[in-house]
Amino acid sequence: MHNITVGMEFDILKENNNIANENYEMLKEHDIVSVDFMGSIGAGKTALIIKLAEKLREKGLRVHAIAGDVTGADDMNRMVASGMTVTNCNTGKECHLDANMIHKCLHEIDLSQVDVLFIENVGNLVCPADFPLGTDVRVVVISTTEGDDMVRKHHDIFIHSDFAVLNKIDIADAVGVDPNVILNDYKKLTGNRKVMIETSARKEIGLAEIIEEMGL
Ligand SMILES: Nc1nc2c(ncn2[C@@H]2O[C@H](COP(=O)(O)OP(=O)(O)OP(=O)(O)O)[C@@H](O)[C@H]2O)c(=O)[nH]1
Ligand SMILES: [Mg+2]
Repeated sequence: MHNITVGMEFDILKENNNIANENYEMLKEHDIVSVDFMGSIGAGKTALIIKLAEKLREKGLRVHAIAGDVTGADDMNRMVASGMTVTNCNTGKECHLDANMIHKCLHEIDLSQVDVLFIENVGNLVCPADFPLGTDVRVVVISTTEGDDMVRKHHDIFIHSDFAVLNKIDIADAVGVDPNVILNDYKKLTGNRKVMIETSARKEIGLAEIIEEMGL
């Protein structure tokens, strides 16, 4: 029984990667810069995407988002209220987006009208790590309110992402968390080869650094 489970997992991941490659090619054909925002529940993914989209619109870029959630349209509605165009993607029971879900969404979007695509993954620090979606960049967002041990507890997602964001630095003191502990854990894990950007979506800190890291 155990062997069968491992085999199925391998096939699912392989198939996901094949479709992710197709997504990547589709996005490249349209010159779209794409970013997969992974991260913990409530870390501030939606808040950051909304602020980043505002900044990118000021640069004249056309931004579209895919809002991934298990159920509902709360994140999509917040993004739409901020002036973004958004495609909602409910996973049903799945704890992560996968490449096939994104493939279907890409067929619903007029890609000729998009310069930057933000994909907000389901809030989760485990499952999304194994499912690349075909984006240029994968970023993981955590926040000070989850405590100082997220990097130590969730190695995989930090290893599978290109850089990390530590959000809610504006309230680090209030929750008794020293951001340096998290930054040091990340340095140790990545051998100092990747950056963790300290941000506050609320106070608009660190947004320019994220945009630079996305190559925009
Ligand atoms: N103080 C502070 N609050 C923030 C910041 N960023 C987000 N928040 C708040 O944190 C809560 C969660 O933010 P969201 O943007 O919904 O977080 P999320 O990661 O998209 O959450 P899920 O989609 O549910 O996983 C909201 O009440 C935000 O207003 C920040 O930088 N500082
Ligand atoms: Mg959200």
